[in-house]
Amino acid sequence: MRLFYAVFLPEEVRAALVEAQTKVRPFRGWKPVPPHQLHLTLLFLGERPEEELPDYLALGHRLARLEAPFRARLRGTGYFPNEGTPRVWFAKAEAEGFLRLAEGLRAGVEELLGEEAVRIPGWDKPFKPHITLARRKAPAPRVPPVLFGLEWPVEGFALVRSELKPKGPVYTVLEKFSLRG
Ligand code: 2AM
Repeated sequence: MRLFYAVFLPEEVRAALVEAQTKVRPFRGWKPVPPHQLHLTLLFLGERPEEELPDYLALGHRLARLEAPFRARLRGTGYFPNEGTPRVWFAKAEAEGFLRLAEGLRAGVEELLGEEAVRIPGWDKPFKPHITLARRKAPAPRVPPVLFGLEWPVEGFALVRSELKPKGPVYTVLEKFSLRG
């Protein structure tokens, strides 16, 4: 199972992001993320054996009991990579809480998998909280930046399954964890 932990977004944040996505819609090379799939990844686990699922559920519940809800801010848009040909257009999000959650999940997964954790794709990359707005599939220009002035309350996160299909990934929320710290 391909798995990741993520924060999904309230309707008003999604609406602002969907509005921003109109900037890339004229260019066929940009594939916007469907509105219901917009999310902020806290930790990508990659392909994991199904028997590990209870461990990832338990980790989510344990962390959610420790961490309190918090407010997050949506900043401007940016590109990965920033230099050269962009692959991803994203909206930057800011909150100490995202860093705490990402760090807590990472520590928990390290405890579960030990040395094997380093084999998770992207494990060595620093956590940069962002919401992918569009992926570049074919030549398409960069678009001017969009600035957001939005804040929203983050009250939980989820363990998500990703299935890679020809038309794009299909995400299924396996479990939601409410922050109760
Ligand atoms: P992205 O939006 O920046 O591509 C499901 O694939 C989610 O996990 C996506 O939000 C993706 O981030 C994130 N992710 C993080 N590292 C990844 C990796 N090495 N491969 C695929 N997805 C990754």
